[in-house]
Amino acid sequence: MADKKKSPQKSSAYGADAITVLEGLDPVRKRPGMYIGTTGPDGLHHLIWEIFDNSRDEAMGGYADDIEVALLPNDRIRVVDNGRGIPVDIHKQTNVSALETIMTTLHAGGKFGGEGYKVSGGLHGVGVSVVNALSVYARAEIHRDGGVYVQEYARGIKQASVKKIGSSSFTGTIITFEPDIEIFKEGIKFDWNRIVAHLRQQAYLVKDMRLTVLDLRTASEKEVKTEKQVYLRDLRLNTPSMTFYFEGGLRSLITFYNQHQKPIHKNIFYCERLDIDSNVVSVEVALQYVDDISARITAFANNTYNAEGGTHLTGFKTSLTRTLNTYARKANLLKESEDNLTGDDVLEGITAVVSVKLREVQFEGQTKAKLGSVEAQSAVQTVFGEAFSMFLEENPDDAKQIINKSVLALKARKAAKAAKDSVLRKGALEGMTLPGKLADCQTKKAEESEVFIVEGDSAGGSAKMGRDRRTQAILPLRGKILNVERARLDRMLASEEIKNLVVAMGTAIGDVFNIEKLRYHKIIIATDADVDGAHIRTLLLTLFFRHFMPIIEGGYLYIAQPPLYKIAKGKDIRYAYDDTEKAAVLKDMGITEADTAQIEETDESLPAEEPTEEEGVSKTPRATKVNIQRYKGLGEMNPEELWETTMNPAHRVLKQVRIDDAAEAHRVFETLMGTDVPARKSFIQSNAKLANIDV
Ligand code: 0RA
Repeated sequence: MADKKKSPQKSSAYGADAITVLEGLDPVRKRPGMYIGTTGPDGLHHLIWEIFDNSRDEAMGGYADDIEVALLPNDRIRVVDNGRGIPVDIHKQTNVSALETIMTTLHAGGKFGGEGYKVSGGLHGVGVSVVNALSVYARAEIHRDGGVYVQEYARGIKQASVKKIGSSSFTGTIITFEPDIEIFKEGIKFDWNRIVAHLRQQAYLVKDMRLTVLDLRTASEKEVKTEKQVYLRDLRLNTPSMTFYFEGGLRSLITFYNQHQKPIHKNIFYCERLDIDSNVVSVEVALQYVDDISARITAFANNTYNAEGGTHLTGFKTSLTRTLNTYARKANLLKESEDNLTGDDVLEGITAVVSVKLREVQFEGQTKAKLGSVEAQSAVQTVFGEAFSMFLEENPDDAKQIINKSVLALKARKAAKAAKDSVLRKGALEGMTLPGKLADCQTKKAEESEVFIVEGDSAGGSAKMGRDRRTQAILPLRGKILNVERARLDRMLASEEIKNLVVAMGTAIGDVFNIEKLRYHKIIIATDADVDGAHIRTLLLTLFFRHFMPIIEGGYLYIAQPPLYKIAKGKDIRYAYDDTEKAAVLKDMGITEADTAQIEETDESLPAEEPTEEEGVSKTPRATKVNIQRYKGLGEMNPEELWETTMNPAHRVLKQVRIDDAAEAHRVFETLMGTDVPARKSFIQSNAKLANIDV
């Protein structure tokens, strides 16, 4: 929830009494955005995180160690944990059960400082009511005190009081919900990969928690029932599932991030310090350097990923620089005549995770993207500084490799700065005229301008002819662009293709980057649906990811989705974007795919059949034949086809590129862009068919 306001209730007895009652659920349905951000895909998935967070907090408190998240048929989600179970006893003030209060009251929850919970992610059970309010159906099943208790809701309204429906020797909570299509008007489409990525990351953050994700969307009623509870794990049928359990916690997360990298030292640094008496209850840091120039630092506060960092990250960076300089001087790895290592130098090649837990947490802004709590800075600085300094003393070989890398970075930085200064001084970008290859659009209004980055001159030619020249610009790229992952700014700008792109966008790059100057509010990558196309698209995504993040964050970057097939039956011409659609079109034309006698598959477009004299008299078998053309590249389409299928805003499909899970994006980029060539090959091959790389 974006605006969790805490009203801590000092209470040691943690039963129904400890529930703070605030207000009804109406506001949630009236203004869902206030509680879950959006009613699009982000908000929809947020519902799962809200429910999951409660179970996870139960695990963090040491009360649960097994959680299951299942996607069920009919757009339902079920989250099961083996925790204490939400209390079902009657609340004295309101005369309703604690469960009902938690399910139907905004901001209701027990405060969990004190004994049970060491850490507060907010108020226990807070998000549940919001999810309930936004669900057309919700069900809570509680196993507690030897019984099974159930209550059902519709749009946040209880359908009956809590009922005991049986007995149980387990304890735990099972929440099932079905988001309300009235609220999520864009549709209810859960993204399996996104859910797995998010939950995998969560599993690393909580030690000794087993987390299973199940895809039961097409399962039978019986399968759904059998798999209902984590306790029945062994009975599970053969269902797509992932189970995560990481004993190493953050250490394992570092290994995961670095799986396709070459570490430059053996030991992963790890530290954890708990301080129950302070507001910063725990500080946990893990890191390892790899043979690469970029830095991958991921920061969490109370298990929430902070895309924009914050005080914990600042503390970490300060301490890292200071500790490495101190050690380098002492060990004589940095000579007296040399400058101190800067913050940038020590970050090159680092993979680090900083995770803090606070009793009272403050974020900057609504999205929790940035931690604001000031105490976190000094806490991380002290805890990490002391532990890392000890690590360097105890592991001199690791220390030497790390320092040498930073010293190298220092030297390279100086050389690169000199080179860049001269490039920029020569005016490589500023005031430079637009590249000759760019066919610009007529309008100068960025809001209505689009640029298609197309692969190859032939597709570029078709696109130029087929476009709406008022609003659409075309920039053809020749072949592969430079892999920018490992290249520095000066080398990048020496590449003609990249320079063209940067100049066309108008924003410049590096220190002088300015998003205000962006010339197009839609930058559309249009590459072929083959392995090469996937590679070029990834290279472009890497360029944007590393150097033009604000363009991605601003929602300006898109991937075009050209059709894979053109299906022609006489004059009836249709396009299919994947095999499922192809089958549907054929069916619609009255033909099954097995009916090969009636299907002609070609790589080239056949001329449209001229009406013959026989028309209407006797149809020859040939006249009913269907021609399926598989497009190998955009260059095979003529200008009209390209316009109709890929460029025309009225019909085309665009996929917006978003970074919603930086950890997953890192992994994809590392796999694709890192030094591990075989891994990259196999990734591209196995993903080439997917028209999108979801970053
Ligand atoms: C309030 C109080 C207690 C537990 C919970 C809520 C609780 C909530 C959720 C939501 C999902 N799983 C959950 N597990 C527990 C404490 C109960 C006690 O003192 O026994």
